[in-house]
Amino acid sequence: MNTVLNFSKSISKELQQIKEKVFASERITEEECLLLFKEADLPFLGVLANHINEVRHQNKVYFNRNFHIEPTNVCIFSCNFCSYSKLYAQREDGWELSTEQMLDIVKKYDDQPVTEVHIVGGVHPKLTIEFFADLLRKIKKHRPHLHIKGFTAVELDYMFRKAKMTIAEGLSFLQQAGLDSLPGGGAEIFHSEIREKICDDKVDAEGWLQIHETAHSLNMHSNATMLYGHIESYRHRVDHMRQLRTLQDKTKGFNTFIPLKFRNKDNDMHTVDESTIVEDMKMYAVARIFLDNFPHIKAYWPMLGRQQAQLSLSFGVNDMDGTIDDTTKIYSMAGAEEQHPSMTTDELVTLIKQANRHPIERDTLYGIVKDYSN
Ligand code: V47
Ligand code: SF4
Repeated sequence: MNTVLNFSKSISKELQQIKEKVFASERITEEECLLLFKEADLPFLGVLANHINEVRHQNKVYFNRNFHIEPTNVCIFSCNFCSYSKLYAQREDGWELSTEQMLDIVKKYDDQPVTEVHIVGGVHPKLTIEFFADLLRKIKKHRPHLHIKGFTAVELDYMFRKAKMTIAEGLSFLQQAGLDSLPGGGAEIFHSEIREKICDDKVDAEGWLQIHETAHSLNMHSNATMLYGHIESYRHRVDHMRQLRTLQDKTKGFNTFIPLKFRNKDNDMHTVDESTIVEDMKMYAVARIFLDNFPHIKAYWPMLGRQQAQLSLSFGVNDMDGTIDDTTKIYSMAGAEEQHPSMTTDELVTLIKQANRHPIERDTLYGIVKDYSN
């Protein structure tokens, strides 16, 4: 059994009660979550988050072998935090990959044991659901067992509206073409007070949640993200996680929650300071404690940096995403330390072992591919 540090002399009665709830595997309330954000310090949060992870995952930390395809950075939307998209009218350094170019990316991995391709990009006004379904079919024909995790709810919402399909029709169509699961992007901050200021024109919270709920009803799993550390307050973060927790109670379809740290380079929010490392670790730990029905919490190392991702393993994180192989630009364009994000399996395993955890290579749905503990 875990050695429970006795905080009783140094912490308030309310925090003490939260600690007792966590050690009794009881759910904490929104008010308690807010209190953790406002009043708990890192050692306290670390002990609670670690306890939860030990009970659920023992010492295991997961990663996978994956790569990304980013079909285009042309986007009809204009999220203020985005350094990646280029408005259609000003496409000097925009890109649009053809189906053949994207298949060539897949073929590059023919002799490598990757298990997942993550497809995500801007919302191009001319790319249709048929274009993407054709891409999915061709990828599956070439490599039937490669798991395709593709398209944020923002991209899907636009595709379905353009095709005049309901969410269920659109998702079934893509699923039949080869789509296996949905990534967690596009969630940002659900609360309208913030959403209106940072990404006014794209799918709202209700639409995002409906797409994920429908995907779950079709037996497709998905992830959920939250873009934190900009103009939102703790109250907005709690509201965001509350909506995710409620949907997860209903569907159990989310695999992983991924807090995404806001990076401020070359975007319309460049005057907003980035969060500190203390704030980052607090975010991971509070998420682990509040989201008791989410199996996994992921640190997306290309955005956070590998050192901080390693530290997060002591604050509730049990998933490090994957090898990536320098196939994404979203974060390097927004100022992340990792300008060419790529880690070999050996590097990931070492990073996890240095944190005294057991590295486990997984597939997208957390089936074990290889145990590297020994
Ligand atoms: O929704 C864009 C974020 C997301 C910035 O499901 C930014 O496994 C920080 O969702 N600073 C897309 N973040 C990426 C995404 C994702 C990534 C890795 C794994 C998974 C998964 C999903 O990127 C967007 C937005 O929240 N983003 N710009 C920025 N300046
Ligand atoms: Fe477009 Fe996504 Fe960037 Fe928003 S975050 S502008 S939807 S690419």
